[in-house]
Amino acid sequence: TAARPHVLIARAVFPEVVDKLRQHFEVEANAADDIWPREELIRRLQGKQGVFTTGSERIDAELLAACPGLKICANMAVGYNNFDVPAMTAAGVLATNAPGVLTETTADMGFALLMAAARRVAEGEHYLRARKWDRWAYDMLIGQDVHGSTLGIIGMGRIGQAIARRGALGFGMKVIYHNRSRLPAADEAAVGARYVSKEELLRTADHVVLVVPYSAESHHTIGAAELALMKPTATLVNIARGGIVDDAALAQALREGRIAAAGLDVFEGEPKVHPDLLTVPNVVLTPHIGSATVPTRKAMANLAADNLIGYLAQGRAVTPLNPEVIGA
Ligand code: 8YV
Repeated sequence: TAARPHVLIARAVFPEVVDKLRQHFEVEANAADDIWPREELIRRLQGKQGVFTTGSERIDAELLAACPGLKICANMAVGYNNFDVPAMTAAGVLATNAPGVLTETTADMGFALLMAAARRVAEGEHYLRARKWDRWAYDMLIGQDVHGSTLGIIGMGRIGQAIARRGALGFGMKVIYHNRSRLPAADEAAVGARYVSKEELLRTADHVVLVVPYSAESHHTIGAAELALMKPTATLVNIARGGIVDDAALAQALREGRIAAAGLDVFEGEPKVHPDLLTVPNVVLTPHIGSATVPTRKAMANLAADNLIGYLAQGRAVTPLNPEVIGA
């Protein structure tokens, strides 16, 4: 029998998914939630043909040069800013991500943060737990409406479109969006969204949701200048990636009441969070749990595993990012 391929699992994942990979491969698995230091990752990748990554392991030309046997990196995440895809293509290494399976779950989280920010849910809970609630007041924790308002979506991929559908169909919102490219008219109609410039979106939206992939181009899509364009009653939600928002500028805008509230699931330099965000009251903070439901995380892990199995065992992947590598 042919030697079985060797695969590294870079961070702890569902035991059933480790078992599934063990049916096909010789597996070395990290049992910890911490990723290995880069030097250790490179050492452990020696003699491996595949690696199961979790969105945080930087795969670049230097690492690839040090791991000449590597054939595929399968990311358990839809975002793949941890991959230098051109360097992987140049090295003949297949890159795969995990799109589709987390779309609706992540869109739900976008709405959870939008509702919580606009309706001051987290502030209310802190107030109650601090035992400050002792009477009704006409202006106690009054926020902004979500239903019937204007929703601005920056980034109109799968998740952006899922958020647009929720806004248009469920909340009677007027939906505007900005994206690198405009959707075909039929797709715009299907999600009930109108294309506008980024500036018009920021000036007119009551709620702004960010769902763009992270890149040098999208770094600080929202900084002080953009925050200054937004309505003082507006909310901002980031479920995309840290670094798309200038967190220091956002904390200052929130503190000065230049926008009403924000909901953040991702942060610059996470799991560290900018200290100023921890002390402003009108921001809802969650620890990157947009895709964190049991069925969705299992589907993401299984999709990453199926990419490894498909490629190393059968020569074809399910969701390749650089399909030109296959058959090259
Ligand atoms: C992951 C994510 O939890 O898919 C993504 O891009 O940000 C999250 O769903 C995270 O990347 C770890 O895999």
